[in-house]
Amino acid sequence: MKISVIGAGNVGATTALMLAQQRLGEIVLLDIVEGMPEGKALDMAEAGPVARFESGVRGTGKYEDIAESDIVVITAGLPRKPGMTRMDLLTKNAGIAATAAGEVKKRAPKAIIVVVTNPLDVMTYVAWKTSGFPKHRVFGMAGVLDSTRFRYFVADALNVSVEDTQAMVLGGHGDTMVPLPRYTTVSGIPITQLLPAETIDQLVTRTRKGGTEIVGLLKTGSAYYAPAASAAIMVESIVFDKKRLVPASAYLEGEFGQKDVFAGVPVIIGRKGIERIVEVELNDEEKAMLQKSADDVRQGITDWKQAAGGGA
Ligand code: TXD
Repeated sequence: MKISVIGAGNVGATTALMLAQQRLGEIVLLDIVEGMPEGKALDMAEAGPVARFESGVRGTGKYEDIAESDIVVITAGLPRKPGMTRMDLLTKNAGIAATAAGEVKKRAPKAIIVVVTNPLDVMTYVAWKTSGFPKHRVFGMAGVLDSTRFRYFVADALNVSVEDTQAMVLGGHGDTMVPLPRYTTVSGIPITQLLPAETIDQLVTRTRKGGTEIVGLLKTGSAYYAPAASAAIMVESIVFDKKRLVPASAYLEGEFGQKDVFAGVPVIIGRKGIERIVEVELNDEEKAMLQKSADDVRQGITDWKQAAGGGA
């Protein structure tokens, strides 16, 4: 398997390291900053002898090195800087995501694309449109991260193992994401039976603001260990055809009552990419939250199309 990671910043480099440690394949790490991806790849290779892994990570600044990749993870993008509006960030990152997806189309036409760059669901749409790939081969990583955060908070509140907690978070990756306590369990027991409603509400709010909490602490960037681990899990499910059932940002054509939008829904990921979207029953309140979240993504897609001069 050849796996390329576009963007060798915090998330990209950490993802490459995790993929290498799990020996998932030949890895290419690409960035526009000269020498940086090569430097990080060399550093990882030098960790190999003591940490006991054959790195197999190649750093590069050239897109020709991603040729014939089986999987491409797109993490390239700009962080929001002071004075930059959300719209500035959207158009800048859309340009970067479109360039990356265009290169993938040209050089690795059979690849599966996993998008990580924010705003996630809109960037996944951009990558899907630009690549022209079928919908099962382009999806976004966010729900795995949002649900692993929820799992951690639940495990911490109950003082139980994180291994026994499972959680489901739907919707777009943002403040309007939809954590689903009814589908969140500890060894099969719904948390609604284990925690008071008030505590669950607090955990849901903390999950929604999970990214902001880390940014507030780090001050100079955003989270990357849990995001990288989440992206790596998705790659692993493709490589080993594991058919993991996880939330991912997928193109919807009527599922959950949503059309022509990317949003986080439960999917099964295997060697071919998204093998199936799993529709679960939602109550009226959950449906309304998902609608709101999908509408936010739709607005972002419209903004991108307008900024791209209707050519997108
Ligand atoms: O859940 C999720 N999907 C997310 C998303 C969780 C965490 C981070 N999330 C987003 O991923 C974040 O908002 C950013 O949009 C991306 C990457 O985050 P990261 O923390 O890795 O940002 P960095 O450290 O700034 O790295 C970005 C790299 C940096 O090295 C740039 O030089 C590079 O992207 N970059 C490019 N690489 C290739 N090609 C182009 N054009 C390019 N532009 C910038």
